Amino acid sequence: MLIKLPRPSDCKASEITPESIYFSRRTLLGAGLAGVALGALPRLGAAAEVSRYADVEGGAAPGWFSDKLVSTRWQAVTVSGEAITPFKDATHYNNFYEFGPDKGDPAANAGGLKTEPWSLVVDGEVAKPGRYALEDFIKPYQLEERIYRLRCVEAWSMVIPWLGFPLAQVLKQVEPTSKARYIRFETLEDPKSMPGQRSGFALINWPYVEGLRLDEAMNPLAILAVGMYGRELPNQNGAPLRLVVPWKYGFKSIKSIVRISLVAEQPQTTWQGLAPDEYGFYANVNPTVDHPRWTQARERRLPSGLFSPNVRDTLMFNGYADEVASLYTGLDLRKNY
Ligand SMILES: Nc1nc2c(c(=O)[nH]1)N[C@H]1C(S)=C(S)[C@@H](COP(=O)(O)O)O[C@H]1N2
Ligand SMILES: [Mo]
Repeated sequence: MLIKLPRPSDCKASEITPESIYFSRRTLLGAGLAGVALGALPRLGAAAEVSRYADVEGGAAPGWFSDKLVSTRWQAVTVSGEAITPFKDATHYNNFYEFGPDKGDPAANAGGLKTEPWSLVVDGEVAKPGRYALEDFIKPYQLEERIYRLRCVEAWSMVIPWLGFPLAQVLKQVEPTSKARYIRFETLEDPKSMPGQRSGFALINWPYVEGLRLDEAMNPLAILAVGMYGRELPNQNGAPLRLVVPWKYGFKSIKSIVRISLVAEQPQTTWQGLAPDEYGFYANVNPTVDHPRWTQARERRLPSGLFSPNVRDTLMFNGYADEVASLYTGLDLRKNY
């Protein structure tokens, strides 16, 4: 019998409130949202010779990106025995509230985001602040492939092959001062191309902000990604540059970054600011600390359907305890959720 019915205690999508409830007046009022489709569909173009993933659709990479890919020896870090999530699911079931509250909104609406040229500021407590064109910013780094689990706080998960470079290498380059204790990230603010930022339903204080403690940011698992599935990032996945911190709930992995600041104090982050009882600063994946309204002990691994919900146990630190548990020695993870 292949059909596995969920146990009552399993995570059911219907019982989980999406993170979007907190800012979507549409959800609150149950009213319809006017059409917000913007611009063209995500770039579909020439196949990149580098892709090893069968079902990948995606944009022709800009020159600087494909040059970098072909000249790079990929160092795969792999989740063993777990299938990579189909590209279609990874690119059509997204959270990116700048483009709307529903899972399909980012794929439908992010095509109008202009990711070239892109500039990025590094500032705050660093010896070498600067403003960079993206291609200059990534020039010093080798791209690595990292196949990581991604676990959303809403109790669904995927396995995604990212292309990126360790955040620690960037920190080394910009030289944090002795006052720097945290790193703060900011997403682009551009209501013209981001319908979620200009609609009246937003309770979010844009721009989206995330942060890490400096020692977390130095952990070798933390990367800045510029690609996935052998290609540049689709817009809905956070092009052209996003954070990936696989031992934390997905909302920490901030997309479409325009500013990286080294700071002395713990930054106020978007979800913590909206609902501090539900979303903490740490947001480490933890099956023993439930969300106030649902269990975090289990998760739906996408693709997931009614008859094959594909439910599995959630792993401590999303399965990366060996690499990161020592960061939290002596910290009460029940309080610092
Ligand atoms: N700027 C920004 N970054 C964001 C979000 C967002 O709404 N805005 N959503 C977060 C959440 S809740 C999750 S689960 C992941 C989803 O990443 P994916 O769509 O690439 O799977 O992105 C995170 N990064
Ligand atoms: Mo999420």
